[in-house]
Amino acid sequence: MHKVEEVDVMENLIEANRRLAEDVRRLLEDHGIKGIEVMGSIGSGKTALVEELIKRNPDVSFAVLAGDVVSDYDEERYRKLNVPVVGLNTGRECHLDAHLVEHGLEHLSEEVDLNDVDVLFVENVGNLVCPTDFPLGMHERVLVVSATEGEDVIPKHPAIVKAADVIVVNKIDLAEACGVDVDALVEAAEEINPSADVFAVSVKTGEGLEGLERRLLG
Ligand SMILES: Nc1nc2c(ncn2[C@@H]2O[C@H](COP(=O)(O)OP(=O)(O)OP(=O)(O)O)[C@@H](O)[C@H]2O)c(=O)[nH]1
Ligand SMILES: [Mg+2]
Repeated sequence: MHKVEEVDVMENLIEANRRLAEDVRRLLEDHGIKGIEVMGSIGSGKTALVEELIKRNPDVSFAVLAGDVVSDYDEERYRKLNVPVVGLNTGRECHLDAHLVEHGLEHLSEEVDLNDVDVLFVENVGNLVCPTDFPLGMHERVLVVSATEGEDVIPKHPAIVKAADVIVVNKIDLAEACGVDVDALVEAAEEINPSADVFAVSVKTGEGLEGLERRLLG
């Protein structure tokens, strides 16, 4: 009985989030904004990737919602790029939800006219499990894993791999030092989610970024 109640609560939360995510999507579309969520484990290179995409595309008008548990380190990093940014702290929660994003957009609209924003990046909290069931209404869900996380990181987290539209295997410059076969990571991602587009990149060296950039911003 106890277990059934827990399941009901979880389903209600997921359903409530789904409806709010639809509202967020409508809001983005009303303002002509393309929304891109960036998920992935702690330190996989989510912020570094978004920073690099912003720097490489000075003609695109970006805005960022920077999710984090308690800190504002990432928010400050984005602010240095002179893009409108709002930090979203989840407290103890291991993922963002559409309700937080809705509030984030409200705050963002105090900093910038949303009609002037082309692309909104939402960096989720570093985690390979919790964000899966809580889509945020974005047009693309991008998963960033790094070669330093080991060759099993993709098969160990099939749910989030299946939830992604784009999968980025980052830090390929470090793969050899870690004894990790990048092709094996890419193949595992393609096998688990055949409809996703998979890119092997190094944000540090720039290798592979062109194709990813075309896919996301092209
Ligand atoms: N060698 C190498 N280092 C990288 C690469 N991409 C990111 N890094 C480094 O990895 C570290 C973590 O990068 P972040 O971008 O902060 O990672 P994150 O996923 O945003 O981390 P959280 O927000 O804490 O979850 C930083 O020291 C980056 O400089 C890469 O392609 N190669
Ligand atoms: Mg980050």
